[in-house]
This record gives sequence, structure tokens and C-alpha cells, in this order.
Amino acid sequence: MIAHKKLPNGFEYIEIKNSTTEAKIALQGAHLFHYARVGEEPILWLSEVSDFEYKKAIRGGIPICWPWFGFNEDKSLPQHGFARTSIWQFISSEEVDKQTAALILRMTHNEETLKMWPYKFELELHVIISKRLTIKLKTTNKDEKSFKISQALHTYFGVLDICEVTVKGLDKKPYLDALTWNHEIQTGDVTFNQEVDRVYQEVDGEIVLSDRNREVYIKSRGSSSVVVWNPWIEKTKRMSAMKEDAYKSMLCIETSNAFADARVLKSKESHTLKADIFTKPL
Ligand code: TA6
Repeated sequence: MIAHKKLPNGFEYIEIKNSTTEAKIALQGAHLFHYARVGEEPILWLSEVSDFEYKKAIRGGIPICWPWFGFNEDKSLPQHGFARTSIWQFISSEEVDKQTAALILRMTHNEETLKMWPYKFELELHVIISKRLTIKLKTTNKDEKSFKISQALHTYFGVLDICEVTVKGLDKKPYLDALTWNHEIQTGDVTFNQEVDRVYQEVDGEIVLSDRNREVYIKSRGSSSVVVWNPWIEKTKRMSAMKEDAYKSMLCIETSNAFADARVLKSKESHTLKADIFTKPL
């Protein structure tokens, strides 16, 4: 089943349900905000107090940070770009088989985006919902001049208890610590007992989020950087649309082209950022 739904306030999303999975994608931001395998805890975390209002980013799921990751030099512009608060077009949906749905959403430059970012573009999100979740974000330069993008699939994963989570696959990788702006090298698995906000570079393999009852695998393509973020106690209190204890049950592992991994696209060139997400029971 693939249905176009509206909340009482008019907020539109697509609901997908089949024999193995369920998902929900908002037209604002092409924001996948729910993904679960039938009978299991959702893979994606969604804040219990998230907004579902136009021009406010949903807190959780997979926000699309584009055409810049983080803050813009022009501080009047939104953190993480404008894609996640723009209305995308729902282009197509297909029930590939009883267990698989494929959807395409698209946004292009308009008067509003050109004021913030003076380039013509086409941005498409291809999502394949099945026992695995495949997300492809394709940027095409429709302008005559080159442009540079930094971006992230800012994926919020649900975890049982952040204190018992380890992230594998980043050992010996260099990272920028966004809390100190120092450059560091990862030693062993990433564990969590404080705020963590790191942009890892030279990432070339799969990342494994090891939780008490499952392992979530994240395989990326078109990316050599990964952002790992947990706001912990104090930062959570300052984040919009997050309950005070939210940090205990979420972790962001973001397939990205961030900082040194930003990409330059010449006129008519395309670049695709891809994440494959799947689980293995322990
Ligand atoms: O990806 C990590 C990060 O850049 C953090 O520094 C924090 O700002 C987080 O994104 C959330 O940003 P948001 O704009 O969604 O509140």
C-alpha cells in the first residue's frame, strides 16, 4: 500500500506499508521520518515532540542537509541548508514486489532558493523501502557555472540505551571534533558517555551500530565522510523538539560529503550520495 496522506494542519506525507515494512516520507524535505520492519522496533528515531509544520524541520528520521552541511558563512541562512524545509514534488511510486516499494521525490531551484544560493539545480531522492532501506540523493548542476555542495543524510537511529552502544568501522580514521575544532584520530570503536559531534574522513567501509539487541549496518557510496552525533544531557536541553532524556535513545550516523569531503560539480555534472541501511539480529 502506498498512500498520500495529510495531517489536520495540511502537512503532507506518503505512507508505505507492505508485508515486511512500513515507512512515512514527508513532502517537506523528502523527509523519511519513519521506517520499521513489521514487528520490530523502528530503525529510525523520531522525537515524540517533533514538529510537523511547514518550514520547521522534523526532528528525527533522515533530514536532508543540502546544499551545505552545518552553518553557512552567511549566518542569516538556515543551518544545514534549505532542502529539508522546502516542499518537494512527489514524482513516482512503485510497488516493485510484495516486499519492496520505490519512490522518487524531486526539488529544483526557484526564486526563494536562488536568493539563498545563486545556482540552478535539480535534486532527486530515490528511496527503496524493503527489508533494507536504500536512499540515493542525486544532485545535478543545471547551471552554466560550477558549484560546490556539502551535504548529509542526517540519519537519526533509534537505540535501546546510548550508554551500551558502540559504533564500529571508524578505528584509526581522522576526525574533526566539532566541540573543540581539533583534528583527532579515532582509537577503536566509538562509545558514548558524553556529547559526541564528530566529522570522520577517509571512511571507506561499512559502519556498524551495535546495540543491545541488533546490529545496524550503514554502507555508503559517493561519500568518504561520516558524522557521528549524540547531544548528551546539556545540549539536548538546548535542542528544539527534543525531550530532555531523548539523547538516551538516539544516535545520528550521517552519510555525508562534509568539510574536506565537499564536492564540486561542473555544469551539467551529477553526484549521488547513497546510503544502504540494514540490520542483523544479534
Ligand atoms: O550533524 C550534527 C549537527 O551538526 C550538530 O552539531 C547539531 O547541530 C545537529 O547537527 C542538529 O542540527 P539541527 O539543525 O537539526 O538542530
